[in-house]
Amino acid sequence: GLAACGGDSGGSDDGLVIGFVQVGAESAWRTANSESVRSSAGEDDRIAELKFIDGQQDQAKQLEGMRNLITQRVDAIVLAPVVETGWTEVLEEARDADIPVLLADRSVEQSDEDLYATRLGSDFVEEGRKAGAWVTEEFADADGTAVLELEGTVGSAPANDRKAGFYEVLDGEGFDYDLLDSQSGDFTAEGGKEVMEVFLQSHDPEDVDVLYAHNDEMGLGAIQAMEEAGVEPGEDVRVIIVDGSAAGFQAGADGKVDYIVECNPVFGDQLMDLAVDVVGGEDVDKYVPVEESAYGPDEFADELPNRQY
Ligand code: GYE
Repeated sequence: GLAACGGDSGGSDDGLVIGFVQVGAESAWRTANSESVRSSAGEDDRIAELKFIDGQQDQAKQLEGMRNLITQRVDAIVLAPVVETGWTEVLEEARDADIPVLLADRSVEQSDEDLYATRLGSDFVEEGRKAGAWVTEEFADADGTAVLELEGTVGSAPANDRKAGFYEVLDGEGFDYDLLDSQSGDFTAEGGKEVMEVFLQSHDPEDVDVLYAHNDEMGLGAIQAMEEAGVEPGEDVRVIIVDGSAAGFQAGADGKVDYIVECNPVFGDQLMDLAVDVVGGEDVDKYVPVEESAYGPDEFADELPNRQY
């Protein structure tokens, strides 16, 4: 251990105690992410314990969990913030207690940047751009393209950014489109299905060209709603999803999904390395990206067996 500076200088010989405040269990992505972090921590000799807190998609629960971890004087806190705003106070409390905070997956608002050590996660704006680029290419010759959008959790980084990146491309290219409707399905299958049912009541499916769903679950829920309404997903309405779970790729292989923008949840090992570095006082980048790709129909079947969740 580090005996030098006295006091609590970052862990003991027995390894670090890390608190992980997770978003919830809203999607296959999330479950795979929790599993990745848990197993990486479990296999890592440098980590003594991972205290896992399930935020249940509720900021109040996440704040309470943060404060419990601060009281317990853990060595570091990993926070996956459900929404971007409302963290300043608790991040200041962690700083005042000398407990470094790392963000995993989602981000917080820009003005809180000095209050956390680093963020490990995906570039959600880039994911939105990939979805937008597919639309502008696929519908390049169309005479106006009608879009429906299923947004993620209101106020969350991936919902805000996947939206921003998508319209950045469409508007930037002067693409001729009509956004018919855009509503949140809270990143869940039930939410996606419910919202799609409402969409189908207010819009004639024949007038809809493409559905952009901010994650697999909402897209899969919407596909169910379409099928129940006699609409053929992937045929009558083209479908884009983000994440790339096995279920998403299966829907792609079945011809119900047209484009998958990958978002990779399996970053537990990378996160443990970062946490150890941060607690050890090493310089780390403020943002560490997770590698990911995007897939079209030719790749769905081949890629399916490679999916880890
Ligand atoms: O895309 C979605 C999950 O924050 C990147 O959260 C994550 C998103 C992911 O509910 O499925």
